[in-house]
Amino acid sequence: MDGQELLRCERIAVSLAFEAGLMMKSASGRNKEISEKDSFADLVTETDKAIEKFLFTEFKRQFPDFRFIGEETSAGVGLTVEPTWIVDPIDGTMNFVHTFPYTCVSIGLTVNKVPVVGVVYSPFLSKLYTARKGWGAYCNGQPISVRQSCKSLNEALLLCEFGGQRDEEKRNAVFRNLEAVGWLSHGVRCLGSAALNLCCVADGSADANWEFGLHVWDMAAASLILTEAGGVVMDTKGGPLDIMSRRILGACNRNIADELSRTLPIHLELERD
Ligand code: LIP
Repeated sequence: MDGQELLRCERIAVSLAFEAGLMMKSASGRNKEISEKDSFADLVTETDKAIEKFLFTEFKRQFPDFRFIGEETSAGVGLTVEPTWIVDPIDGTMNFVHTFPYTCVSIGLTVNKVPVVGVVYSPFLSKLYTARKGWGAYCNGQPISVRQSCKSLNEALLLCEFGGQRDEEKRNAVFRNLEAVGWLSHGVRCLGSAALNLCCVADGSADANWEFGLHVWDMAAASLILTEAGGVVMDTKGGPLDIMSRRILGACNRNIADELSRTLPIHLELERD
Protein backbone atom coordinates (compact mmCIF):
# COMPACT_ATOMS: atom_id res chain seq x y z
CA MET A 1 0.00 0.00 0.00
CA ASP A 2 1.62 3.31 -1.03
CA GLY A 3 1.78 6.55 0.96
CA GLN A 4 -1.20 8.07 -0.84
CA GLU A 5 -3.40 5.06 -0.14
CA LEU A 6 -2.32 5.03 3.53
CA LEU A 7 -3.20 8.74 3.79
CA ARG A 8 -6.63 8.14 2.24
CA CYS A 9 -7.26 5.27 4.71
CA GLU A 10 -6.22 7.46 7.67
CA ARG A 11 -8.38 10.38 6.58
CA ILE A 12 -11.47 8.18 6.21
CA ALA A 13 -10.79 6.45 9.55
CA VAL A 14 -10.48 9.86 11.25
CA SER A 15 -13.74 11.17 9.79
CA LEU A 16 -15.57 7.98 10.85
CA ALA A 17 -13.97 8.17 14.33
CA PHE A 18 -15.38 11.70 14.76
CA GLU A 19 -18.85 10.45 13.80
CA ALA A 20 -18.51 7.54 16.25
CA GLY A 21 -17.47 10.10 18.87
CA LEU A 22 -20.68 12.07 18.29
CA MET A 23 -22.67 8.84 18.77
CA MET A 24 -20.85 8.21 22.06
CA LYS A 25 -21.47 11.76 23.31
CA SER A 26 -25.18 11.72 22.44
CA ALA A 27 -25.66 8.35 24.18
CA SER A 28 -23.49 9.06 27.24
CA GLY A 29 -25.31 8.27 30.50
CA ARG A 30 -28.45 7.23 28.58
CA ASN A 31 -27.77 3.57 27.80
CA LYS A 32 -30.86 1.44 28.29
CA GLU A 33 -29.45 -1.90 27.18
CA ILE A 34 -26.34 -2.90 29.15
CA SER A 35 -25.50 -6.59 29.20
CA GLU A 36 -22.71 -8.74 30.63
CA LYS A 37 -20.30 -10.61 28.35
CA ASP A 38 -17.69 -12.86 30.04
CA SER A 39 -18.34 -11.50 33.55
CA PHE A 40 -20.04 -8.79 35.64
CA ALA A 41 -16.97 -6.67 34.88
CA ASP A 42 -17.17 -7.11 31.07
CA LEU A 43 -20.11 -5.14 29.66
CA VAL A 44 -21.58 -4.19 26.26
CA THR A 45 -24.14 -1.46 25.54
CA GLU A 46 -26.44 -0.81 22.62
CA THR A 47 -24.12 2.09 21.74
CA ASP A 48 -21.13 -0.26 21.30
CA LYS A 49 -23.26 -2.30 18.86
CA ALA A 50 -24.65 0.75 17.02
CA ILE A 51 -21.20 2.29 16.52
CA GLU A 52 -19.73 -1.01 15.29
CA LYS A 53 -22.62 -1.46 12.83
CA PHE A 54 -22.12 2.10 11.55
CA LEU A 55 -18.34 1.63 11.12
CA PHE A 56 -18.74 -1.78 9.49
CA THR A 57 -21.27 -0.40 6.97
CA GLU A 58 -19.11 2.62 6.13
CA PHE A 59 -15.83 0.67 5.81
CA LYS A 60 -17.52 -1.97 3.66
CA ARG A 61 -18.95 0.77 1.42
CA GLN A 62 -15.64 2.60 1.00
CA PHE A 63 -13.30 -0.46 1.06
CA PRO A 64 -15.35 -3.39 -0.33
CA ASP A 65 -12.26 -5.61 -0.70
CA PHE A 66 -10.94 -5.06 2.85
CA ARG A 67 -11.75 -7.43 5.74
CA PHE A 68 -13.32 -6.19 8.99
CA ILE A 69 -12.79 -7.40 12.57
CA GLY A 70 -14.90 -5.77 15.28
CA GLU A 71 -15.18 -6.47 19.03
CA GLU A 72 -18.94 -7.01 19.03
CA THR A 73 -19.30 -9.07 15.84
CA SER A 74 -16.05 -10.85 15.02
CA ALA A 75 -14.88 -12.82 18.07
CA GLY A 76 -12.81 -15.79 16.85
CA VAL A 77 -12.33 -14.37 13.36
CA GLY A 78 -8.64 -14.88 12.55
CA LEU A 79 -6.30 -12.23 11.16
CA THR A 80 -5.10 -12.76 7.55
CA VAL A 81 -2.58 -10.98 5.31
CA GLU A 82 -5.38 -9.09 3.53
CA PRO A 83 -6.00 -5.42 4.41
CA THR A 84 -8.18 -5.57 7.55
CA TRP A 85 -9.94 -2.85 9.53
CA ILE A 86 -9.78 -3.78 13.26
CA VAL A 87 -12.32 -1.83 15.29
CA ASP A 88 -13.17 -1.38 18.95
CA PRO A 89 -16.34 0.78 18.84
CA ILE A 90 -15.97 1.82 22.50
CA ASP A 91 -12.71 0.98 24.26
CA GLY A 92 -13.37 1.46 27.94
CA THR A 93 -17.04 0.42 27.87
CA MET A 94 -17.12 0.12 31.67
CA ASN A 95 -16.01 3.77 31.89
CA PHE A 96 -18.64 4.71 29.28
CA VAL A 97 -21.37 3.06 31.37
CA HIS A 98 -20.21 5.02 34.43
CA THR A 99 -19.66 8.26 32.34
CA PHE A 100 -15.96 8.23 33.37
CA PRO A 101 -14.33 10.11 30.45
CA TYR A 102 -11.34 7.79 29.81
CA THR A 103 -12.93 6.03 26.83
CA CYS A 104 -12.42 6.07 23.06
CA VAL A 105 -13.10 4.56 19.64
CA SER A 106 -10.15 2.61 18.26
CA ILE A 107 -9.64 1.95 14.53
CA GLY A 108 -6.63 0.08 13.19
CA LEU A 109 -5.74 -1.12 9.69
CA THR A 110 -3.42 -4.10 9.18
CA VAL A 111 -1.74 -5.31 5.99
CA ASN A 112 0.16 -8.62 6.12
CA LYS A 113 -0.99 -8.77 9.79
CA VAL A 114 1.03 -5.60 10.55
CA PRO A 115 -0.67 -2.38 11.74
CA VAL A 116 -0.16 0.38 9.13
CA VAL A 117 -2.81 2.93 10.22
CA GLY A 118 -3.93 3.71 13.79
CA VAL A 119 -6.68 6.10 14.94
CA VAL A 120 -7.75 6.42 18.61
CA TYR A 121 -10.31 9.15 19.37
CA SER A 122 -11.58 10.08 22.83
CA PRO A 123 -14.52 12.50 22.40
CA PHE A 124 -14.77 13.20 26.15
CA LEU A 125 -11.03 14.01 26.47
CA SER A 126 -11.05 15.74 23.02
CA LYS A 127 -7.96 13.77 22.03
CA LEU A 128 -7.40 12.35 18.53
CA TYR A 129 -4.32 10.12 18.29
CA THR A 130 -3.19 9.09 14.79
CA ALA A 131 -0.32 7.29 13.09
CA ARG A 132 0.65 5.88 9.70
CA LYS A 133 3.50 3.37 9.50
CA GLY A 134 6.73 5.28 8.83
CA TRP A 135 5.08 8.73 9.22
CA GLY A 136 5.22 9.35 12.98
CA ALA A 137 2.48 9.74 15.61
CA TYR A 138 0.26 12.74 16.39
CA CYS A 139 -2.24 13.96 18.94
CA ASN A 140 -4.73 16.53 17.64
CA GLY A 141 -2.42 17.04 14.66
CA GLN A 142 0.69 17.76 16.77
CA PRO A 143 3.68 15.36 16.72
CA ILE A 144 4.02 13.30 19.91
CA SER A 145 6.89 11.29 21.35
CA VAL A 146 7.57 9.08 24.34
CA ARG A 147 9.56 10.19 27.42
CA GLN A 148 12.84 8.64 26.24
CA SER A 149 14.66 10.04 29.30
CA CYS A 150 12.99 7.63 31.75
CA LYS A 151 15.88 5.43 32.91
CA SER A 152 14.37 2.96 35.39
CA LEU A 153 11.12 1.78 36.99
CA ASN A 154 12.00 3.95 40.00
CA GLU A 155 11.26 6.97 37.77
CA ALA A 156 8.31 5.54 35.88
CA LEU A 157 4.56 6.13 36.01
CA LEU A 158 2.87 2.90 34.99
CA LEU A 159 -0.54 1.82 33.67
CA CYS A 160 -2.18 -1.59 33.92
CA GLU A 161 -5.71 -3.03 34.20
CA PHE A 162 -7.70 -5.55 36.23
CA GLY A 163 -9.60 -6.47 33.05
CA GLY A 164 -12.97 -8.19 32.72
CA GLN A 165 -11.89 -11.75 33.45
CA ARG A 166 -12.51 -12.25 37.19
CA ASP A 167 -11.24 -15.71 38.13
CA GLU A 168 -8.65 -16.82 40.72
CA GLU A 169 -5.88 -17.22 38.14
CA LYS A 170 -6.41 -13.61 36.93
CA ARG A 171 -6.75 -12.25 40.49
CA ASN A 172 -3.45 -13.86 41.45
CA ALA A 173 -1.66 -12.50 38.34
CA VAL A 174 -3.06 -8.95 38.67
CA PHE A 175 -2.19 -8.49 42.34
CA ARG A 176 1.16 -10.32 42.32
CA ASN A 177 2.27 -8.22 39.32
CA LEU A 178 0.93 -4.99 40.82
CA GLU A 179 2.74 -5.62 44.10
CA ALA A 180 6.05 -6.57 42.46
CA VAL A 181 6.11 -3.66 40.00
CA GLY A 182 3.99 -1.00 41.70
CA TRP A 183 6.22 -0.68 44.76
CA LEU A 184 9.28 0.00 42.60
CA SER A 185 7.65 2.73 40.53
CA HIS A 186 6.35 6.30 40.81
CA GLY A 187 2.92 4.63 40.85
CA VAL A 188 0.45 2.52 38.89
CA ARG A 189 -2.84 3.78 37.44
CA CYS A 190 -5.71 1.51 36.30
CA LEU A 191 -7.82 3.84 34.13
CA GLY A 192 -9.82 1.37 32.07
CA SER A 193 -8.85 1.63 28.38
CA ALA A 194 -5.99 -0.37 26.84
CA ALA A 195 -5.91 1.82 23.71
CA LEU A 196 -5.70 5.10 25.66
CA ASN A 197 -3.10 3.55 28.01
CA LEU A 198 -0.79 2.88 25.04
CA CYS A 199 -1.47 6.40 23.71
CA CYS A 200 -0.51 7.92 27.10
CA VAL A 201 2.86 6.16 26.84
CA ALA A 202 3.11 7.47 23.25
CA ASP A 203 2.58 11.12 24.32
CA GLY A 204 4.90 10.79 27.35
CA SER A 205 2.22 11.22 30.04
CA ALA A 206 3.01 7.70 31.23
CA ASP A 207 6.11 5.54 30.80
CA ALA A 208 4.90 1.96 30.38
CA ASN A 209 1.85 -0.31 30.53
CA TRP A 210 1.12 -4.00 30.54
CA GLU A 211 -2.03 -6.08 30.33
CA PHE A 212 -3.13 -9.70 30.07
CA GLY A 213 -6.55 -10.60 28.64
CA LEU A 214 -7.04 -7.81 26.11
CA HIS A 215 -7.91 -8.43 22.45
CA VAL A 216 -6.60 -7.52 18.99
CA TRP A 217 -9.15 -4.69 18.73
CA ASP A 218 -7.80 -3.14 21.98
CA MET A 219 -4.22 -2.95 20.71
CA ALA A 220 -4.09 -2.90 16.85
CA ALA A 221 -4.32 0.89 16.42
CA ALA A 222 -2.57 2.07 19.61
CA SER A 223 0.41 -0.30 19.27
CA LEU A 224 1.28 1.48 16.00
CA ILE A 225 0.78 4.91 17.59
CA LEU A 226 3.25 3.98 20.36
CA THR A 227 5.93 2.63 18.02
CA GLU A 228 5.58 5.63 15.68
CA ALA A 229 6.06 7.87 18.77
CA GLY A 230 9.44 6.19 19.38
CA GLY A 231 8.27 3.66 21.97
CA VAL A 232 8.45 -0.11 22.24
CA VAL A 233 5.64 -2.64 22.09
CA MET A 234 6.41 -6.32 22.77
CA ASP A 235 5.19 -9.55 24.30
CA THR A 236 5.29 -9.35 28.12
CA LYS A 237 8.10 -11.95 28.13
CA GLY A 238 10.24 -9.81 25.80
CA GLY A 239 9.66 -11.35 22.38
CA PRO A 240 8.02 -9.54 19.42
CA LEU A 241 4.43 -8.38 19.94
CA ASP A 242 1.76 -10.77 18.60
CA ILE A 243 -1.47 -8.75 18.40
CA MET A 244 -3.50 -12.00 18.58
CA SER A 245 -1.79 -13.22 21.78
CA ARG A 246 -4.06 -11.41 24.31
CA ARG A 247 -1.14 -9.73 26.11
CA ILE A 248 1.03 -6.67 25.61
CA LEU A 249 3.79 -4.61 27.21
CA GLY A 250 4.32 -1.06 25.95
CA ALA A 251 7.12 1.27 27.09
CA CYS A 252 8.92 4.55 26.42
CA ASN A 253 12.22 2.72 25.70
CA ARG A 254 13.79 -0.76 25.57
CA ASN A 255 15.45 -0.52 28.99
CA ILE A 256 12.17 0.18 30.76
CA ALA A 257 10.42 -2.53 28.70
CA ASP A 258 13.05 -5.13 29.65
CA GLU A 259 13.12 -4.10 33.32
CA LEU A 260 9.32 -4.27 33.52
CA SER A 261 9.25 -7.63 31.72
CA ARG A 262 11.86 -9.07 34.12
CA THR A 263 10.04 -7.70 37.18
CA LEU A 264 6.58 -9.08 36.34
CA PRO A 265 6.42 -12.38 38.30
CA ILE A 266 3.45 -13.79 36.34
CA HIS A 267 2.95 -13.89 32.57
CA LEU A 268 -0.50 -15.33 31.86
CA GLU A 269 -0.82 -17.62 28.82
CA LEU A 270 -4.31 -17.06 27.40
CA GLU A 271 -6.27 -18.59 24.51
CA ARG A 272 -5.39 -16.61 21.37
CA ASP A 273 -7.89 -14.39 19.58
C1 LIP B 1 -11.41 -2.97 27.76
C2 LIP B 1 -9.91 -2.75 27.66
C3 LIP B 1 -9.29 -2.75 29.05
C4 LIP B 1 -9.57 -4.07 29.72
C5 LIP B 1 -11.05 -4.29 29.83
C6 LIP B 1 -11.72 -4.27 28.46
P1 LIP B 1 -13.48 -2.79 26.15
O1 LIP B 1 -11.91 -3.02 26.46
O2 LIP B 1 -9.65 -1.51 27.08
O3 LIP B 1 -7.92 -2.51 28.96
O4 LIP B 1 -8.98 -4.06 30.99
O5 LIP B 1 -11.29 -5.55 30.41
O6 LIP B 1 -11.27 -5.36 27.69
O7 LIP B 1 -14.18 -4.10 26.47
O8 LIP B 1 -13.96 -1.66 26.96
O9 LIP B 1 -13.50 -2.53 24.67
